[in-house]
Amino acid sequence: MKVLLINPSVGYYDRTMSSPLGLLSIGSYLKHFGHEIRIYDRCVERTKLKTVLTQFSPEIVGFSVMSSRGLKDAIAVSKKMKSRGLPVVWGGQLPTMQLDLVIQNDYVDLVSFGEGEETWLELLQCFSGSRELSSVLGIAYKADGKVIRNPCRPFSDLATFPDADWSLVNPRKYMQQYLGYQRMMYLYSSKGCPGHCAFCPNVNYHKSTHRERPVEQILKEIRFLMENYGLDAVYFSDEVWRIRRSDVIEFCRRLKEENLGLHWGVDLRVGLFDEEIYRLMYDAGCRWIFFGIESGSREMQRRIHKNIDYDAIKPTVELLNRIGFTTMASFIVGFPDETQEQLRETANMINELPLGLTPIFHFTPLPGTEFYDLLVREGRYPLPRKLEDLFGIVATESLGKNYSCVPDADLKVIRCWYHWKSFTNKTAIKNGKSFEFARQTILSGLRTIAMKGAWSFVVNGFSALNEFLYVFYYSHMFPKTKKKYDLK
Ligand code: B12
Ligand code: SF4
Repeated sequence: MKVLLINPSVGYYDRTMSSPLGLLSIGSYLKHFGHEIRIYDRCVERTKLKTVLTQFSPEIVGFSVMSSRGLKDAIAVSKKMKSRGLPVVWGGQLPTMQLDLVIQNDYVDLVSFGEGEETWLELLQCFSGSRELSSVLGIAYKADGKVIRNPCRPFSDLATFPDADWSLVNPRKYMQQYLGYQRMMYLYSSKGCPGHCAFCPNVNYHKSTHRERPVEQILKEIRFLMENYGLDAVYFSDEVWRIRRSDVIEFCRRLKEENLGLHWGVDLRVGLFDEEIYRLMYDAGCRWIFFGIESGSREMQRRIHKNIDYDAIKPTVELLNRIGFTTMASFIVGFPDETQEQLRETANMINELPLGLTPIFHFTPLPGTEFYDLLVREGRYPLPRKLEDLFGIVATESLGKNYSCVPDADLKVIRCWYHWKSFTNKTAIKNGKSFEFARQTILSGLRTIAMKGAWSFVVNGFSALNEFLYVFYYSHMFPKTKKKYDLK
């Protein structure tokens, strides 16, 4: 069958351009089984929808909706597809977690929840008449005016998936400047995380499991992208990169053996590995490590079940710096009932840690998390009634509703202050020039604007200026708040 897979535009944030890894995996899988696939990534492609439809004539359309950022576009395009009589299927994080809100709309025929590869294959058998929808695990659909929700599909063995078929997208469009590299791409090497953090949808989405892709498959993919597209760095954008010591040793051994000269970076948990492993990783080309620390308060660490050794945080960051890594860590401000004292502890920790970059996020209650359930139970989070109610709730970067005990302005000041400090940090990036982070942020904005044409120049230029002024205002105009939290 002819399958059109759409990654909706996320507007101004299209500049974060990462390849749509989920759609690429589903597309490669279906192509492997003989289906015709077109991935239409509205974040990077300028081809008109009409042209795609005329040239490709799809028989079914799938949308990957990762967060509420892509919702507006996904809804608008789904409506257009329905008006042409095409079956519309939504999948990805958001529809999995907000299934009822999605399936109730006329412009969505089916929701595929959880992993999409095997589900899609069976779904296509249904559309070609050789199977019943009732036998497909991991879907919800409408029949006789009722919503039918089939049981979940067990997780797949990632080793059974075919190699990613990069001819389905243009890899060059996803190469970006990062930490001094010119053609960095996000790839994935594992799925899930064994953690149980109270704010993280992974607990529900991946049921706190962790699965790894085979090392050889990852190496093959990297070699292909280096030889054909000049890839010079990879960010493994997994929840947590690898967790087994023996597997990391093997991964690093094979990468070194290949002698690719690749630099790469990962997300890890503090305390997972020791100095020997970190040195091995550095030796195999790893140059940056990102930790989610989230809070400097021991009490808050306990409440969010971060489950990391608090006392190991500083020695670990110092050790990584000594080895030569760029070390980064993210923090969240505004957890439910968080106090000023707890936030001060977070600021103290950030001040003390020799971190390269320190992204700070606003707490957002995401469905499928312990904190979301708590806030709903306590009547503090009004349940959305329709999908459009989620438009304003964009996780992490803007302050929606404040559930903490501190004023809105304080949360904004703390976030913007450390944002500003990262932006103006002269030496945030080890192998880069002075102010490399600021330079790259500006260049990547300009690059997107150039790629998307004149109208985008006006819209994105305005949004970028707006964002800059917002960060500047909150980081400079509140000296008393800065003093209160000892922001340095
Ligand atoms: C890597 C990553 C990114 C990358 C993008 C990678 C990409 N383009 O795929 C970057 C850094 C750009 C990114 C950005 C953001 N992300 Co992000 N990201 C992730 C992460 C860690 C892994 C996703 C991934 O690539 N996995 C590997 C691929 C192979 O798997 P997959 O994406 O899950 O796809 C499978 C299934 O979802 C399903 N599927 C997916 N699409 C479809 C479509 C159909 C039709 C079907 C049937 C099935 C299906 O099948 C796929 C194959 O198995 C997830 C965590 C997670 N558990 O998913 C967070 C996550 C999805 N991101 C999140 C957030 C909040 C964001 C941002 C808003 C962050 C920000 N403030 O900027 C933006 C929003 C971007 C957007 N487009 O909306 C949240 C989403 C929460 C929510 N429900 O709103 C998550 C869950 C992280 C978290 N724990 O909070 N992200
Ligand atoms: S460690 Fe990270 S990915 Fe794992 S549950 Fe906690 S926040 Fe989620």
